[in-house]
Amino acid sequence: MDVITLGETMVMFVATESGPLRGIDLFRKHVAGSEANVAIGLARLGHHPGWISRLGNDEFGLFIRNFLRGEGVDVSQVILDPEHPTGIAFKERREIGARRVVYYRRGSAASYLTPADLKPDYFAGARFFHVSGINSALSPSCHETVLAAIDLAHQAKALVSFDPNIRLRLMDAEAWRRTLRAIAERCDIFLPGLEEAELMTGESDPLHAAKAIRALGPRLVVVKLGAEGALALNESGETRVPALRLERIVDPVGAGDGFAAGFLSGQLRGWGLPESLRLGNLVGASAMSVSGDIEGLPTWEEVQALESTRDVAR
Ligand code: KDG
Repeated sequence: MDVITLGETMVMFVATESGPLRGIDLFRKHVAGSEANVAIGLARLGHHPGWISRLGNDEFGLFIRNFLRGEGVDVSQVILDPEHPTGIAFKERREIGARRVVYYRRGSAASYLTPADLKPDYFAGARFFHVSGINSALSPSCHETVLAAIDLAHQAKALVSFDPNIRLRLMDAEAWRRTLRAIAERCDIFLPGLEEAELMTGESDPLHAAKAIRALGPRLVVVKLGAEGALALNESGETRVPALRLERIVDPVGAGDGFAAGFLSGQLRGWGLPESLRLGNLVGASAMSVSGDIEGLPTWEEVQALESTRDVAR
């Protein structure tokens, strides 16, 4: 595997019509989980990702496992837990304001992940380990599993890439701040959105926030700036790339995962920072063009075919 990911994946039921969920009769079934989204994005771009998790040994667990397998993600490290269910979630559609996601994930199989679930040999040969902050908000054992996986990744000489993916419904702001700072000390690439960087550091300026996060440990900090593109900071200084112009955003959830997949794909191809950031922006923008997290993620052929990416595709 060239990239290993770890985290909870749920079945997400997305409302087919707009409005509060109490008035909705029909939902469409999607697979949703930050790290699985990244793994699927990477597989579509031609890489060999693996995904570590626990799913319930139930219909939704089997659906998710089979779906990821079908996308070319290695699921050999997915445990089907006979005692705890697969987490599920429901997503609203709204014409005005943010779409709410309602979770039914407390006590889910993934929240029972433990460090004993990790196989050190699985990390051999990986170039990146990618994970998001969501796991740390699910349960203490899930958080411990993330820390143990980071250690195993480093022992295998893989770089650790981390997306905070703050969900304030899962943990309060102070707990997120504490957790993210502890993880930042242990990772190599830190990929926050601007609001996340601000919550962590108190800095609203992206460069100041990136400097404050970099001081905690990561060699590279990439702040995702939405319509303003992205800003990266490493030992050589800052790199800024503009965003792709989008006619319409259907659903911003999953954009960060698309960005991570595109960015890591660029790095796996040996590209420099500006090209990797541009591919991140492109894949992130593609994810926002549909209402599920992953349906918009492009294949490598699609990336190459996109007019607007003439300067990215090689
Ligand atoms: O990054 C997008 C996913 O995180 C989302 O589809 C699922 O919101 C989600 C969560 O909390 O896991």
